[in-house]
Amino acid sequence: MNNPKRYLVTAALPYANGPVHIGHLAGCYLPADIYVRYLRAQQRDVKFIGGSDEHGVPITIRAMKEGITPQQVVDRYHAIIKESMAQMGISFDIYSRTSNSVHHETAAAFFKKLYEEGLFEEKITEQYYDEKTNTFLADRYITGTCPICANPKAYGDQCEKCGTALSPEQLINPHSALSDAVPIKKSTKHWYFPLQNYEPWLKEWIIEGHTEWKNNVYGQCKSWLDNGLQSRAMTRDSNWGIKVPLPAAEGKVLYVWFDAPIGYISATKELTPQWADYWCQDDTKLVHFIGKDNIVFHCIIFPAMLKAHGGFVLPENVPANEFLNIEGEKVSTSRNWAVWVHEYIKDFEGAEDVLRYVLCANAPETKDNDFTWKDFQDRNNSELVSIFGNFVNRTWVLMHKLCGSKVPPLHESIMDDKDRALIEDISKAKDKVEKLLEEFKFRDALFEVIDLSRKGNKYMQEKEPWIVVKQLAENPAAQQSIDNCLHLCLQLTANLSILINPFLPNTAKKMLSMMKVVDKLLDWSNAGKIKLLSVGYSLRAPELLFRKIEDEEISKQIEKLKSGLITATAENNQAMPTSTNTADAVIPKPTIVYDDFAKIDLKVGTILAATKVEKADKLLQLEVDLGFEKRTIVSGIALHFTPEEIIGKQVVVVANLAPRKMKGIESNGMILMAEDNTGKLHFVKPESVIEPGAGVS
Ligand code: B3M
Ligand code: ZN
Repeated sequence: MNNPKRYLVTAALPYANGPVHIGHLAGCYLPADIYVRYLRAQQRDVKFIGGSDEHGVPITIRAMKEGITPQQVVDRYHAIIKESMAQMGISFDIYSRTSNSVHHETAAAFFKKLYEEGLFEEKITEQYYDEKTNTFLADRYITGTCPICANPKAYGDQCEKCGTALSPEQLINPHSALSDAVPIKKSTKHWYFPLQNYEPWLKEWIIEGHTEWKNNVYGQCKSWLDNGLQSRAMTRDSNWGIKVPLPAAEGKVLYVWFDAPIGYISATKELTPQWADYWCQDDTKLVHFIGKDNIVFHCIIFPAMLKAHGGFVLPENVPANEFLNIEGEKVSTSRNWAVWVHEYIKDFEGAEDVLRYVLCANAPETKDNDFTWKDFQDRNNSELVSIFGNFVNRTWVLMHKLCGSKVPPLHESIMDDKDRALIEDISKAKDKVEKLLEEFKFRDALFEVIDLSRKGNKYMQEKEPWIVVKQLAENPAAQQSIDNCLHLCLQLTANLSILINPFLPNTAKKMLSMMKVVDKLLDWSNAGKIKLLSVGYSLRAPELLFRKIEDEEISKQIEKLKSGLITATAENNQAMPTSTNTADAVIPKPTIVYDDFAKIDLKVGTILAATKVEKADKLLQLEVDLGFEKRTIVSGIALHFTPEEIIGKQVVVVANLAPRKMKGIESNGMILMAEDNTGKLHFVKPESVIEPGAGVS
């Protein structure tokens, strides 16, 4: 689309089931933010939409795992995610959430319109059902072996190992992710959206109409369309989500992938009364930033929904990124193999721009890429500090020393080829960066900006004003050469602040302050010019833009990553799959009052007997003497201790925990364990042996 009147930029709504890690940032939030900041600097009309995805199985599984309600899960993580995004400078115009009422109304109305126009198929089918927990097993409620790559932990909607989209029926050896039960089949009614009806239109729109989309995106769409589309259920049996707005739809909610993308529309409604200009006018350019696992939903399913509904614009582009691995391994939130954004912000205070830099310079734009702490350090020290920072710092120091702390004049009569070449480089850099940003090639664009500062360093090295100054006594006219050099280096610095601003906004701000100029300088239309700072204008002292990152800081991070690795053994994991985030390892629990603590009855006990539980690798059945009675307790410690070695040991027991059946055995209490950073478990117990039944408080 040439010259759109307005832009609507969205970034995938993260599930509010855990905090965000750097893979999320690199995947879509950072590129979206760079693009939006660039558009704003061009004074374009743009709205940047984001928010939390608060429905679906990822949320309910998390809630079960933590023993809290889905609402508590989303309230907790929505707040954490929103804060991390703001701290990283992701400049949403709105960061909303899908549990709010505007969204519920918008998504329900959308569904209702398609229903009333007869665009759904109503079907009763047999689906997997877990009799133990009375749950239909859709999506991530069911796991099994992937028919494509034989990964034994594939989900009912997708195999995370090979990326194939699956349906529960395709899984080999399916099991309930809730209870591990082998599911039965039970019939249930759902509303299906016949995607195949939109296939001819989608082919024309994407395969013929959007050949400019990134190869990874275009290729995935083509393969979906070549394989043929099928009807897809747009509702689920659940109590968490947006109720199906039809009579006789008790216990049915909208499928999370039906409601979540509509969240972009609801959030825009919430943001501005002019929302319809953005969503319904043909001269809007809609761009979805996402990760590669969301391509089919944004390029095929959501556009087909929009088309069916009518009246909405379609995405002009969907520049999806691939995945960012960490130190050579796939990010795994369940194993805690991730760099969490809120932790980075704590550990590297004030260095948000450094992370933005590294994630953009190494962005997985065309293929999966690897983040390593060593590369993080190298890029900071040898690119930001030694090239960009060094150029700006040298310019400032020399300007103060050799030009009386003011912008020196440019003496045109003595300009030479090097001066002219630098001026040309400045103007060319602007054109290159602009073109690359328009094409969503953010890493190349950033490279051009750094390269321009590299050219500045080279120019200064050749001009050697610190040597020229020594000739002044004999040849006062030499000052003119010094003036020209610093004049141009200062104009180059002003240009660098404009060009770096979309990528590193905090750095651009610091540069503005050193130049004593206002934000207006950062208008993109100023880039490429060399008359940005007026002659004679006095400038501030230099500020340190970047600091060197030391080896110790890096080894600490590597150590932290390795020691945080979770080996899936903790007691509270007994009955739950390790299918979602285990963020409790990194997020402190909310504060409680004393009364909350006082509800827990802790008692010292002595283990009298211990036996392995049949068909459960992790469980031991214990007989524990609590003084006033003997208890059976099932504990998930079998991978850590043999029955023999723990008989006679003292332990601390949560004595008033509601009974719970595990593998058919009723467990009456829980044993407290401490887990060290290698994942090894240790008993929590009195220092020396005391009477069983003693209270702990
Ligand atoms: N929450 C999936 C994800 O976080 C999903 C994106 C929704 S975008 C409308 O990967
Ligand atoms: Zn697979």
